[in-house]
Amino acid sequence: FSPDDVTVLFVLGGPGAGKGTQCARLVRDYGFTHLSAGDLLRAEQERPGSQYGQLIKDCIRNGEIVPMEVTIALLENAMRATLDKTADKKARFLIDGFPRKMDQALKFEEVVCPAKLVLFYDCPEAVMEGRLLERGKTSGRADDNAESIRKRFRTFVETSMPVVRHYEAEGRVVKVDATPPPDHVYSDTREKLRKALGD
Ligand code: UP5
Ligand code: MG
Repeated sequence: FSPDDVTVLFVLGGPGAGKGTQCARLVRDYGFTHLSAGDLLRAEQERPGSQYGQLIKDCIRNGEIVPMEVTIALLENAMRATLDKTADKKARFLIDGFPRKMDQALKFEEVVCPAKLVLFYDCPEAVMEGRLLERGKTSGRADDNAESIRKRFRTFVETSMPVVRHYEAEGRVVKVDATPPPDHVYSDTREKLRKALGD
């Protein structure tokens, strides 16, 4: 994809930081297309005939990262499908929960499209844990239980934070405190995005 046609923002943050919540608001107000890597993986896991179903299921329950070939192919297909539906073949994407490992970050930017910037939702673990345990009462997500949450946090600290630091060193990160209530986080997001994107 050419950066002339496609604008990509990566949306990162720990499990339960509120990436999906904020993306929904950004879609509403800015006309982004929201692609959650986790949602795409969960859909692929359910797809009859998928050769990756069991692999994805095991990775998600254990808070481990699915091999990048699978996730990048799903993202690329979803981007292509979106562009095919637009008249001018242009689109702006929020890629939520990806890249969460350095190899994914480098590969995606090399073969798919460079990201314009990275929106990073920063939140203390105790706050995220409380949100996920609460959501787990009704979400039906296989990874919203105490044991999986612990594993997700560990993967985030060990594997995904280096990605955030990589982009920080390049000056491409817009960091937002994700602790306050959603509306507060969102107004902070808008303010910072306006400065960073100039719109
Ligand atoms: N909530 C949200 N914001 C709040 C706020 N400001 N104040 C109070 N409450 C707030 O929110 C989580 C909960 O908190 C909700 O109940 C919400 O109402 C409340 P949400 O917006 O869903 O947070 P989000 O950051 O999106 O949390 P999520 O659980 O989706 O994050 P994860 O990063 O853990 O999940 P994801 O779906 O991205 O990935 C799941 C798994 O898929 C990974 O662990 C991994 O195994 C796999 N995966 C890959 O292998 N590769 C990938 O590239 C991506 C995923
Ligand atoms: Mg999410």
